[in-house]
Amino acid sequence: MPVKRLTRSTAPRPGVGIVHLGLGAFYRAFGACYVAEAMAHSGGDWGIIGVSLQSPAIRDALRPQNWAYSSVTLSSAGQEVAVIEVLEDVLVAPENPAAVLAAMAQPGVRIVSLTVTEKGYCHNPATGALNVDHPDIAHDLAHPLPQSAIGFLVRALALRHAAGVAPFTVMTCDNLPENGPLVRGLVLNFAARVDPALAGWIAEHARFPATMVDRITPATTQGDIARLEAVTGHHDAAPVLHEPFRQWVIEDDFVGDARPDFAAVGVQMVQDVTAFEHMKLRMLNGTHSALAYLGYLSGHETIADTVANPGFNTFVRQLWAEIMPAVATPTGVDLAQYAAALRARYENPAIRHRTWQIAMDGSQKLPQRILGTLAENIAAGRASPGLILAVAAWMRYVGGVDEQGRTIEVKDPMAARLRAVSDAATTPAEKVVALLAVAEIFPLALAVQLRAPVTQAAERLWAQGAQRAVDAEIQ
Ligand code: CS2
Repeated sequence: MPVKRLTRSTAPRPGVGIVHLGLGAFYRAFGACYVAEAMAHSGGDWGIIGVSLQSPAIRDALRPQNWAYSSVTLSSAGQEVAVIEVLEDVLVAPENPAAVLAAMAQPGVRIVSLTVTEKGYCHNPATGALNVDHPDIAHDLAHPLPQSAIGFLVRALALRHAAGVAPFTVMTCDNLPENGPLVRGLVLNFAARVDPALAGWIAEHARFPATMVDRITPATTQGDIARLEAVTGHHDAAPVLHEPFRQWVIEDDFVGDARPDFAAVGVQMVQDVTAFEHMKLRMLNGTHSALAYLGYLSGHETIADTVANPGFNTFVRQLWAEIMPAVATPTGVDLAQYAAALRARYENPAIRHRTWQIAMDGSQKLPQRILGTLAENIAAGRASPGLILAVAAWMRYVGGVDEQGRTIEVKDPMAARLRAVSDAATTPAEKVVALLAVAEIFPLALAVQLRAPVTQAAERLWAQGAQRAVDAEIQ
């Protein structure tokens, strides 16, 4: 008997209040769930129109399900499935950018949220400035129908400005430092180039709350889809699988205070997110990236596999000991407990989070995840041998050849350039110097300070391999 598709219930549907740019697994496993819960708790018209900025795959998978999908919580105790019915439509930006702008311009839409990944902001990762040479930004400055997230935000705000409609709140949910002020700066820079009056109106009336988002959500595989079907008896072409843990901290600053009742469903609404954001980016994402490069090079497929290795398990604890002095403790948090909880989350055997997936886009991730901590530790005279080894491992990784001589599929907007820089140098020491000179990633002063320690680490790493270099690092 053919398996039936997952279908949506006939529950009444709310009006649309949110357009979300970047409909990847993370947002569907996180923000969309909170919005659904907030409406179930307190009502409100906060239905979501999702926008894929690249491919039609998610739209095509979800349409036959009337935009419903399964959110699957995975732990060693088993799995729990919830059907999420909060999406009202999915648009594919490259197919019809005008439809996306029209959706964003509807007066009922009061929030435009984003998970477009670090590279989706088209900024310089080291400085946070808009990269006006980025092909998508150059295109969007010259054409009214955009391709980039920043282009969509500004062109949609322009439509609202022209129509006398209040701006929406721009709520970024990406793992960037001070993500609210960052996206505000990018939007205002772009807008000023289009129309200075528009930029002034946005600066005065729009809001850009900063957020800290956290839930480990690996990419869904065909195997996941088949396993879920066997358990539920329904075919869901686009489920999301994630850990039980979740944390959302939002700066409570919305246009007209209009937002779902997030506080009722466990979101922390605060005045200042910075300390939470730094803690999470440095302690979680920083160690994630370190484990991704060193784990991948050591032949470990997932984070759980990597920390199941006794050397790595000790190593990651040492990393937290290096990072914690560079983290301001947010109110109500115990950093040691936070680190212990992270370790338990990484060890969750049900979460198959590939080191290769986390290794992606390192050029956009390294600054806020690892380099900021390193700069502060150096300034304070604190050694960070584990983080230094992680930088060396990233350099080995972007060279594109693993320790067995096999090709690494390096996914990074700067992959070709990093590969060329690495290939033009011969020895590990020369590669370190050449890669530290990439100014979009390494600020000059830090590059000078990193040169000697990263060179030493790279020499050990190239000579011994990642697993032995990690084992040699632990005390
Ligand atoms: C990961 C994050 O892929 C990555 O780079 O570090 O997606 C991480 O899983 C999330 O930020 C957890 O909240």
